[in-house]
Amino acid sequence: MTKTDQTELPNDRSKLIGTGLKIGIVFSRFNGSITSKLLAGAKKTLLESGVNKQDIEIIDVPGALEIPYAAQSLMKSGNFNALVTLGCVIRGETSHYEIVSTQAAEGINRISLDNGIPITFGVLTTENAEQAIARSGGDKGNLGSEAALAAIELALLTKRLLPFN
Ligand code: INI
Repeated sequence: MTKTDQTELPNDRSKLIGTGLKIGIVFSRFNGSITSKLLAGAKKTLLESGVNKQDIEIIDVPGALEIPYAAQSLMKSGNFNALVTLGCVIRGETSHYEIVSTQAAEGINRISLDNGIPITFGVLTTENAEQAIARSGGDKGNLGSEAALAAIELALLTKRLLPFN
């Protein structure tokens, strides 16, 4: 599949009804001018998909490295159908870009698979600030919105495939 094919895959929001789902959001304050836009996009998408405002819990952490721990704590509460993680790691701003981005991704994925709860990855990992701006509500979309939509989709999938969970 080419890159063009992937971006043209149907992403029909009208089929994703999130009413009744409980969604936790963990977002990092590092690069806050970007992550606040990811958060706004995620909240807008959840509400537009029918998730009730009172069923959305938002937790903030200092940086992307803290996201997995906070997500795990939220998950252990047992109150959520899915979690959305939001952050921004910019290569130009850190010498330990690889550590922060890799550990955040690895940690998030591990706790999701280990615990059987969908956790979606709205953590931007970019070469520079321009790329991050473009992907947080600019001309390349909003990764926060995409992560929110993916969380609804996976939560509905889990309900369908594992109804007695
Ligand atoms: N955290 C980020 O979310 N993005 C970054 O780009 C970043 N940089 O540049 O270092 C970053 N570092 C902080 C890290 O996530 C932790 O908060 C910190 O190491 C304290 O544990």
